[in-house]
Amino acid sequence: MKVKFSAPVKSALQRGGPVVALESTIIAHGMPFPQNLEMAEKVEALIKMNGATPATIAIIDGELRAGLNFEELIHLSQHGTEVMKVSTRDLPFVVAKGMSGATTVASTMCIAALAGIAVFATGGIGGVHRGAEETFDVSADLTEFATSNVAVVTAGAKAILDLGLTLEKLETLGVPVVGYGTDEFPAFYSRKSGFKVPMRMDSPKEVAQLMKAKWKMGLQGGVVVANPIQAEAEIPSSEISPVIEKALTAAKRKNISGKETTPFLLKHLAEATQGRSLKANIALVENNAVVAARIAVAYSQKR
Ligand code: PSU
Ligand code: MN
Repeated sequence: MKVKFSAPVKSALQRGGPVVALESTIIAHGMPFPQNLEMAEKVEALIKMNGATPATIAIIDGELRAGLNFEELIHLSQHGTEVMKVSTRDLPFVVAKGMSGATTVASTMCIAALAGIAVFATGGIGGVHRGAEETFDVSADLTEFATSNVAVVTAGAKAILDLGLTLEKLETLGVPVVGYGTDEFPAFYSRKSGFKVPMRMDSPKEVAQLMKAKWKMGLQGGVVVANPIQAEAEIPSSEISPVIEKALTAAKRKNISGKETTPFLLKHLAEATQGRSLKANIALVENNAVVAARIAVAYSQKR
């Protein structure tokens, strides 16, 4: 199956230039309108300012797409509930039916790998949900890291998850988790989680070298680049933790499960914090976009 490119993405890939993939679930299901649209545009602008070409990924009328125009971004941002949240398992269904959908980290990695895009910026990857020993709710984002050769810049994993179990699972899958300028795995809204990262790097060039080393030796799969939220934008875990507890209780009471869980929790947190968690979420995505662009530039250089 071929990926359909926008003109700028196609020309960047043809000349071996730096490209950064972006997901679309964060637009359609992760944030409300109009903040989601503003975020999507700002992130693309930041990637360009840092020397790379942005490639927002989605499925439009059954086609795998990399690089969207403004009308397509508007459609995704305004029709959240009509646009399907598409994980890797949903890809064949949506394509076979000729439908449109917003891609998660997992399906974006899958399409980025097909398209030959090696770097991807998101907010926070999915992971092992709290209580997974009963629900078995482990994001398909983790399994995708075992197969798709893409480096994903993320503010750790979402704090609504069990971060310890998420790190264990990534180790089992053979996925390098690089602390970018940090020794600690970041917790999305907060810079610290109490969990150490297995390795640390401090420059785009080092990360690019790790990517090349991994794939040159034939090791399949992705790389987690864990980039903490900026200090001025963070919500310390002492403040956000009790709010997360309440959100989890509300999800349980309302019998929220499966793919609804993450969007429900993010929305609940944004309302409970009067938009503060949304502001932090936007700041950390922008921060990840800048780092991803710099890594893509370093990766596109010969040595
Ligand atoms: N990062 C954000 N907001 C989001 C997501 C990531 O800042 O909404 C999305 C990504 O698309 C990720 C998904 O893949 O949440 C995880 O969903 P689940 O837990 O259902 O796999
Ligand atoms: Mn899940």
